[in-house]
Formats: sequence, C-alpha cells, structure tokens
Amino acid sequence: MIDQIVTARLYKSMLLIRRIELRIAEIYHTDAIKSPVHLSVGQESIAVGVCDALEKDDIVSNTYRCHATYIAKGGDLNSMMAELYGKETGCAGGKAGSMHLVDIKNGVMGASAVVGTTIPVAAGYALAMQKEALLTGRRRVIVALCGDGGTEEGCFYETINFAALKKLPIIFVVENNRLAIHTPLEKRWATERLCERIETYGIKTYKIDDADVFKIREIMTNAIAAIREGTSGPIFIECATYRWLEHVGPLDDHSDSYRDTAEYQSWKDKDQITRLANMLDVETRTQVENEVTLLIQDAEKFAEESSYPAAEELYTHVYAN
Ligand SMILES: Cc1ncc(C[n+]2csc(CCOP(=O)(O)OP(=O)(O)O)c2C)c(N)n1
Repeated sequence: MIDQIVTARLYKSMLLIRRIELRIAEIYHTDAIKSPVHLSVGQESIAVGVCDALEKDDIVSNTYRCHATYIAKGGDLNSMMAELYGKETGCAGGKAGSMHLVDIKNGVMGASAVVGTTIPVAAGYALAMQKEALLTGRRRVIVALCGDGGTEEGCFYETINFAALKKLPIIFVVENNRLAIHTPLEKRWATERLCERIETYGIKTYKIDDADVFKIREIMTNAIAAIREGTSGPIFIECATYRWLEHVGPLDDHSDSYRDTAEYQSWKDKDQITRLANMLDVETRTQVENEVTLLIQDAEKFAEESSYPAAEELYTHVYAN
C-alpha cells in the first residue's frame, strides 16, 4: 500500500513543475522572459523521484533543461521565475536565465548550457564530499543528471571511470528521452546497451522503462542508503522518458517529421501526474492543486514586481576589471 502522504508530496512537486512550465510557455510570447527555455513537460517524474530521496544538504547537478530538478530539490520558486525575467532578485541576479539555475542553499549546483560539462564538475563535488565525510562523519551524496545526448561526450566516460576508481558518492541519472534536439537515438548510438557499458566499469546499474516515480524514488532511496553506509561507490540509473514539447521554446512540435505520434501518445497514457492524481482522494488533490496555483501566482508576481539589475552590475562577477 503506497502512503498517501508520500503520494501527495510527489504529486505536488510534479504538478508544480508541470503547471509552472505550462505557464512559462504561455507567458513566453510576451517577451517578459528574457532567455530561451528548455521545458521538461512530460519528464517531471524523474526529477521528483530522484530529489524526493535526497536530504537538503545533498546536491543535484543538472543540464540547461533544469527547471524540474531545481524545483524538485526545493530551489526557491520566486528566484527561479525572477531569473527567467532577468530581474535582480533572480537566483543568478538576473544575469544567467533559464539554463543556469542555481540554489546552493537548497542543494542545486549551477547548471550549464554546454552538454556534458556539469558531469565532471559533479564528480569534483563528490570528491570534496568524500574528503569532507572523513572530517564530519556525514556522507552527503550528489546526483549528476544528464540527457542521453550527454552520454556521447567524452567527459561522460572519463567521469564514470574516475568515479568508479575513487568510489565517489555520486549517482548518475540519465534522462533518456531518445532525442538530442531532433536526432533520434537510432541515428546516434551503435547499441542501446548503455547500462551494460557502464557495468564494465564496476558500477551497479538500474534501468527504468516507464518513468514510474515510485520505482525511481525506491531505487534512489536504496542507493543513497548504501552510499551513506559506506558499502557502495557510484550508482547509475537510466530512466526512459519523453519530452512533450519542442527542444527549446514553448511550443509543441508534433507535426515535425522527427516525431512519432504513437510514441508520444503511449507516454501521455502513462503520465505520472495523471496517475498520482487518480490515487488521491478528492479533498487532498484539491488542496494540493490550490497550493500549487498560489505558489505559481506568487512567483509570477514576485518576478513582475522585481527590478532589473542596475547597469553597474555589468561590471560585477567578471574576471577582469
Ligand atoms: C558541447 C555541446 N555540443 C552541442 C551542443 C548543442 N546542443 C544543445 S542541446 C543538445 C542536445 C542534447 O540532448 P540530450 O543530452 O539528450 O538532452 P535533452 O535536450 O534531450 O534534455 C545539443 C547537441 C551544446 N550545447 N554543447
């Protein structure tokens, strides 16, 4: 029997991500949002299943498609919206935009637009955490998320090898939506046996085919426990998923030839948000939905009412005077 409290919490987190991203898509054409947006609509269960198993002082690292993980890890929603609006109250002072969300207080490492780059940075963080644990006795973990395209970067395999060698407290999570912009997996990977490849480094792997949020959370919970007990080094999880909207921007591009409508429909049919909504009693569900509506209204108002950074800010956070 799945606990209603856990179900309501996972539902709230996934719904918040879905609804704020759909609201971002609505606002986008007004030009209030100053940076390109890579939306995770359809992929929410991975960020939520992963982050629900983490403590506040654990860290997630991410790609440019980073709203979902930022929100699921407890990143400040108002600061996220303000960052998209380019306002000084944004999580990066309004200078970075959607692709570079960061909230270290809540365990969100800065994201990057360059595919693969955050993977070795996460391993560096894990190395520091491993040393820190010797002093504090507290074993924190970091999760390095990337897309299937991210696994094609050389630094992905370099990091996997280094993490396995040093038994780092890192969990790799690949969000496999089978697309790198418009190019499908069949045109990019010689074989789809990714987990098998990773196992040759001595890393335990898990593959989840249906994006089941409870399965993801359970695998994460066990993996984190093993790392904290000191009985495990890195762990690798591949989660199948599907991006419902275009690669970058607010639109759906299902009329484009690279898309398979049947595949999209099969993912919509197993949508985790609809699934969890149906598991909750009407009262709980309505309460969660009302809370989500208020959070989004507040974030939008906060972003609108915040100021743009002062012109002098152009000269701060730069390498040279
Ligand atoms: C090093 C590098 N190469 C190419 C690009 C251009 N690019 C941006 S997103 C992307 C696709 C990445 O796909 P994937 O890692 O599967 O993530 P998804 O967009 O599906 O979340 C590419 C090739 C880039 N930003 N950085």
